[in-house]
Amino acid sequence: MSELTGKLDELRGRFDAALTAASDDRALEEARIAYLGRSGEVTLLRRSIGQLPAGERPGAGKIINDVVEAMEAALEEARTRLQLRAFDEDLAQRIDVTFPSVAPMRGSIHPIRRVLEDICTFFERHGFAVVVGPEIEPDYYNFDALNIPPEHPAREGFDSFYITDTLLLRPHTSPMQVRTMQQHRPPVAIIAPGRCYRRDAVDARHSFMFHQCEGLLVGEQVHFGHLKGMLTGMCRALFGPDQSVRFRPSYFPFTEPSAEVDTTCPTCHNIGGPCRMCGGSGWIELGGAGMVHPNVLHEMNYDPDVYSGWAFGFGLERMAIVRYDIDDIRRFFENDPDFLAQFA
Ligand code: 2NM
Repeated sequence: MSELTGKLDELRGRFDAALTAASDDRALEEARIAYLGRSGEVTLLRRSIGQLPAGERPGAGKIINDVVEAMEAALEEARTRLQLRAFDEDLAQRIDVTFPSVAPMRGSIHPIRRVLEDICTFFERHGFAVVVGPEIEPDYYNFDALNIPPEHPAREGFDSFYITDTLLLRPHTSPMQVRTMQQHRPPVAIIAPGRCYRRDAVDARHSFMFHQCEGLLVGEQVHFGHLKGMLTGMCRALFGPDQSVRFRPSYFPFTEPSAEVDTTCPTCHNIGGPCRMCGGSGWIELGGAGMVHPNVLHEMNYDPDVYSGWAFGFGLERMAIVRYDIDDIRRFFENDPDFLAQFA
């Protein structure tokens, strides 16, 4: 086959060069006619099969067809290449690629996180560790270990979002306090921040998902005065140097005595009157606190005659609302860029 294949190779080389050189559809069409057209070079070659040496004639038709197929594919490829090039050139004329782009939106720290970071900074400065953990916890860590047995009325309102018979979305971050106490001997000094879930109807003040920060100190001779000092310090770090804290007697199953904790209203500074933030009382409620119940210490294998501790639990949304004068808790979760940009 050497004579025919030699001619085809040479022809193919010139055809490819013509395709590469072609700068528009017309040049491509001319190349097609010149080689593959009715009186093109390949057609002429086909007509000359009869003049080939007798041995080469039988397979010649197929060899030529294979080459024609490859040439047609190369032609199609060249057409696509030219189309893309034309498209690019057209685009470059219509779009000024040197025009300055729209600046990407810049994120900012969420107000809840700002409050949390300031709380963490304050407690870390006093030797507390920050512990975080799962949002789905066994009922034991949420209730039983906290002196809330199965039929205790305090479960009402807390035990809502069950995943299985015994696993639920945590209504507070106490499970991390329990886990830490079970893994460490006193002294234990931790805060436990994170998302919590409760069966609350959503309104300006309530959300079924919110953030809590609990604190815990267990050691020898730990007393209520330490709690008052730490919470006063935290409020001053967060709201300003003139803050006070106030305790009102209350009840929690896991603390005894227990108290609701208020701090000086940062909006009216305890002057009272027609303050929208505190309703004129001059105080803002932050959450609950108390001395860890002996039953809880006992459950952790801490001897209540040797060790004592205090704990508190504050809502971070509450603190951010007061700190930044925000009208509605839902703002925190709507991800409105205009709202969030205020905290950039
Ligand atoms: C609160 C109020 C009072 C609290 C108690 C404990 C633990 F695990 F030590 F028993 N953790 N958090 C506690 C105490 C939480 O939230 C309103």
